[in-house]
Amino acid sequence: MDHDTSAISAHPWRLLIGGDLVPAARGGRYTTHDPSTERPLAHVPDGDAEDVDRAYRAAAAAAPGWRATAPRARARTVRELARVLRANAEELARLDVHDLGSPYPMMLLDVERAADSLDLFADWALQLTGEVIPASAEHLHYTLREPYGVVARILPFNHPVMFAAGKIAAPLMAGNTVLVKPAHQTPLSALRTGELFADVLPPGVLNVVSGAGPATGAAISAHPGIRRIAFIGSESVGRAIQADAARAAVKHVTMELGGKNAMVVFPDADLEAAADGAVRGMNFTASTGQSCGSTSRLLVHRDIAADLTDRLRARMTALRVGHPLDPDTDVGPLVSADQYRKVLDHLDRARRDGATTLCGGTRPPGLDAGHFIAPTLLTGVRPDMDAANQEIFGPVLSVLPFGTEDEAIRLANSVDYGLTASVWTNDLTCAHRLAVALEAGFVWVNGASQHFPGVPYGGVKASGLGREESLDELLGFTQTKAVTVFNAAPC
Ligand code: TXE
Repeated sequence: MDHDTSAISAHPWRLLIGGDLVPAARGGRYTTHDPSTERPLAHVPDGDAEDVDRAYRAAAAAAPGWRATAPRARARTVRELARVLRANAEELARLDVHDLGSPYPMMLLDVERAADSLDLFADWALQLTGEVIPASAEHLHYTLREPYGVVARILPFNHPVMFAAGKIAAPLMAGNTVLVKPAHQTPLSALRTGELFADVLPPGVLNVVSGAGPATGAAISAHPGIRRIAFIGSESVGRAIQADAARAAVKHVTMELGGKNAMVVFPDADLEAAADGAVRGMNFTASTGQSCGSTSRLLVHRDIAADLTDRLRARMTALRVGHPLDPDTDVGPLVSADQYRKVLDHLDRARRDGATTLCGGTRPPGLDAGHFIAPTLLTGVRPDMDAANQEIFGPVLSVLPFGTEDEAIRLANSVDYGLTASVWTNDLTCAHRLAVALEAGFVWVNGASQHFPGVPYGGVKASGLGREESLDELLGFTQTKAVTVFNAAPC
């Protein structure tokens, strides 16, 4: 596949505000880099608080008209967005390949997932129902689902188009207008999606503002008019958004944050399936391990620990690390120099703490440029080490042995996070006990890291607040209004 990025560099990247493609108000721009080559990729607008306010005003002006559009008419428009996305899948996937570094087939899949999300929420147009509540005999009590008005989506780098295009579905279907803020590392597919969707949506219904650093997102948190924010990213930024938002207004903030997700394997499990599941669950190929839901801790019963780690090592060393456009590549680079450094620092610390690198741990030979780290298996990890507790957000799997079911549960629940977990056993009762006992928003039994649109996704503890990918997400972008009519008894 052609690696030439000159067309991307030459493209006049613009913000989408009020239906117009515009530069940042103060003319600021910054440069993104291709993580496979470390070369400059594109010059994009560095939006600031003024741009956020312009986008807010455009979204607020469009809000009454969009809210007044019947849900089934909104659904027709949202389905058209899905069609446009699929029609431009190859271009969008290539943008993500160069911005993020994940292999091309994975990025194509992300476009399809975004289109699926648009279709799913469009299908739920008539699910925005209220209820009639028989709270008293002489009144009619009912509820309405109303939009917030302007909703902001602050997005991370790890699935650029999937989030930029897919995560507008629920707020739009709920009748809100939207401001999207892509991650500073990966703004291109969001900006391009904005261009494409501008031809479909009424002006101001969708606005896209990129920015070089925390200031753009912080301006959203601090904006008094934006009273609903949905954030995906790190725990520390999530907390900062909550604090900034609270200072500006009473806001509803939902957050999908980090994870240190446990995969618990019992001795009776199918070890071949578990080894495949660990590779899949760690998302080595989908995002070089840079996914919140990745199963980054392998808790394995002592009796099968050696057997399972042998099988895993064989699979992980067979993964081919390389340029994400090469058809042979399984694993691409990390997104940025910062992320690369951060993961290597974690690995150094793990070794100093006494962990053993069973495979990977360094840049693979032959790859001179690019933020590449080979899939890494750490053994000898103790529960008190950072490698057992902190989100590394790279291609690193930590192995921790356990002896009893109680110990497995204690270990799994011993971290601050609680996003996903998986249980591997053929004992049905054990699987259900664990599903209840594990502190996580999502538990897979004999599977890992697979999302099923319609099934709620989100975390407990430090992994966040709120549920996405489901009816919960749609309703989470509405507020309930109660109406009581006097002297109007329901029959
Ligand atoms: O995320 P950030 P980054 C974790 C992961 C990774 C680390 C840093 O451990 O190594 O976070 O990644 C915007 N107010 N995850 O830097 O900093 C920012 O511009 C408002 C886990 O990408 O959380 C971007 O759009 N917004 C996670 C978004 O927030 C602010 C996915 C996320 O940035 C802001 C991504 C501020 N003060 C990273 N500062 C997951 N678990 O899925 C930054 N932003």
